[in-house]
Amino acid sequence: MNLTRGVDEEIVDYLLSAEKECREVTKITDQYPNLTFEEAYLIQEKLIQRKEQEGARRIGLKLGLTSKAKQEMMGVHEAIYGYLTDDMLAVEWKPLAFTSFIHPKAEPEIAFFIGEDLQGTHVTAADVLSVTQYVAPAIEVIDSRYQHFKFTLTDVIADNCSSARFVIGNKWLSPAGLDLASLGMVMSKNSEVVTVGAGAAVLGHPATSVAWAVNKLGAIGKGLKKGDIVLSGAISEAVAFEAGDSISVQFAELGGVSFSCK
Ligand code: 0L1
Ligand code: MG
Repeated sequence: MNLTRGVDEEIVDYLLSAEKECREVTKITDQYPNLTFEEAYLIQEKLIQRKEQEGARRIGLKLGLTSKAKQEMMGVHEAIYGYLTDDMLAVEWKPLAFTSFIHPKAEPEIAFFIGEDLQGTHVTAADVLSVTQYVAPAIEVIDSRYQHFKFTLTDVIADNCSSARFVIGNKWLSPAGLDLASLGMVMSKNSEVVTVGAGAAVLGHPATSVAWAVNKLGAIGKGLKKGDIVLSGAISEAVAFEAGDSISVQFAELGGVSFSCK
């Protein structure tokens, strides 16, 4: 452990005030270069607990760095996870205020609605699919609290993996009979296609990514709960947006999801 008593709380204050005041801050590893992944996850947990004390409710999990391209970009070989809270849930019909962000980007994802508790350390994609009640099209809005969206892996884990908002489309389907790996996706900004992909971009299959997170949580005695929402991880690169922009994601079979920013 490199963290001395109280430093974790200081970092939580630092990151939460940056989020609330919508201002970017210097990454924490500039001051704490020896921070471990384990410590970064402890800080993330404290940050979420603080949000809960302030009235937010934990409603699920999100995966990050799930594509080979993004892992190579960061020089890592593993995905990361963070938590979703109810105040992150946005709706399609209410424009997001640009002033509530620092430098937001949108990512196309698949949302899993978990119908039964799931915990373990040898959980497979098939196990995940068997407890998934529905899958739905989703867009995650990420908004790193760090300057210029630049950080190390430990920085981003502590910052709850850049989580900010997410929007879920209104078509929810049972995963049975859907081939989520070959599911095609087209993402547009202001009606122009900006990126395309398929579910397989997420660790080969979006349910594999969810299983990875369940196994990571299992190793520390945690798991998914009935009613949780899990965001699979991005199917393509993230796309920056500003006030006046609209973003839409269309999946084959699964339908679409969109939002605008004012
Ligand atoms: O949801 C994500 O994939 C974000 C993970 C953290 C990396 C980033 O902010 O780009
Ligand atoms: Mg994401």
